[in-house]
Amino acid sequence: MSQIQSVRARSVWDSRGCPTIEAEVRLTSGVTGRAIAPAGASTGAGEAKELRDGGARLKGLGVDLAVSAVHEVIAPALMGMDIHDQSGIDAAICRADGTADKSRVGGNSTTAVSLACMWAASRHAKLPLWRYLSGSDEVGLPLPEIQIFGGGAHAKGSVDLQDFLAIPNGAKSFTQSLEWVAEVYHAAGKALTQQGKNLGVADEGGFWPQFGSNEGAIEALVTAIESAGFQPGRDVSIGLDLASTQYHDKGVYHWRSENRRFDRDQLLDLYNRWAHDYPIISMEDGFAEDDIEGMRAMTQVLGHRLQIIGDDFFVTHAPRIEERARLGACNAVLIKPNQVGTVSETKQAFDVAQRLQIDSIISARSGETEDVSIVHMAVGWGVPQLKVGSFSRSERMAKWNEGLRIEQDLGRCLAYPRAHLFPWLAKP
Ligand code: 2PG
Ligand code: MG
Repeated sequence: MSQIQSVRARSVWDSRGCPTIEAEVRLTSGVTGRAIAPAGASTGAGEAKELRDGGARLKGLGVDLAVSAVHEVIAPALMGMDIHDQSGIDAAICRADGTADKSRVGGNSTTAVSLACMWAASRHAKLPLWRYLSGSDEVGLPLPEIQIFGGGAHAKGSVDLQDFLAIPNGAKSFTQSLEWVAEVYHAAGKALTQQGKNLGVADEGGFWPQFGSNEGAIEALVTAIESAGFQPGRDVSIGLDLASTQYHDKGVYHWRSENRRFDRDQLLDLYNRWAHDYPIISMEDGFAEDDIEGMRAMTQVLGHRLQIIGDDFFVTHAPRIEERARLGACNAVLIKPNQVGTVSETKQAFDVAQRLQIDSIISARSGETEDVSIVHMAVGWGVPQLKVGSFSRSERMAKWNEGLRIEQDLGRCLAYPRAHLFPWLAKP
């Protein structure tokens, strides 16, 4: 047993050049663990609340208050606790905060400290984090979902949909998945540059494109998959994060880039046509965070041939997943540790999804860092899919590369449990 001796926090910088909080936990054995909280841009209303300084400095995004909250509120509550008691530690963090949404000490503070404790525990056990989390269970690498074009809140002025993702569902290993998507990514970039449509890089490292329409971006992705030498649907398929809460107001979905408005039925008709016309296998947040009827209808109509993911819709909140999934809304859950604020609550969300036999995807945020915790959580817990943004910039590549290291340690062929995913696709 080793006990928590100190918890320090500091302000560091994320991939958008904004401050974020890092926590470092030291044990009586001298072992340390460290982690950094990420930050979203298209956030759900039900997420744990970040604590930011406000005011004019750094656009109000400073985290000095959050750092003080770690030192003055969280750290005293954790002193002397057994580092292997993650659920006890997380319960103590929640008690110290005392609010339903972590707004006193901030979900950014709780996330950084909780993750840092998990790292310290694995290091004290002298195990890689994924192995510490898995115990003796057999594990494998997750299937990646990789953004090629960014839009929405991550590329303002581009198209309305947020993520146009490549899913290498035909690849035989994590290594091969990344190699295939790299080919697609470069083919897409080359085509955009040739057409004069490449406006740079969006928040998650994907291309920031100038397309005439949202559907134009889907067509460009199909072309990129083909010109990279793959068969769309069989080798590499498409996932969309529609992030529709961002353009929903009182029952109307408004795509500003095309000046088109949809009601629920019209949007569902469009999704139905897209699922028929394009090799799309996954759609996230197709309806807004509170449009339960929309998500239920979408799941009923398309759930037999599409992965229908709730992100803002579930906000990694176990009771909300349980309640809404039981109503027939969505057949998959996006899992983001900082949406709920502790490792244990994140695990509860994943456990509920497993119990309800719906799929899970663990996900990074649009504001990220070199922190690779989620890769280890995916492998260690057996989360079958991983979404990290695009295939450029080191805050993204750090995570893909960490997956490669783990796959090599595991031995490639054993490490890819994707057989149960997308059952409607013919297996190669
Ligand atoms: C999402 C994430 C990542 P953000 O919506 O799934 O793409 O974005 O971190 O801005 O919420
Ligand atoms: Mg999302």
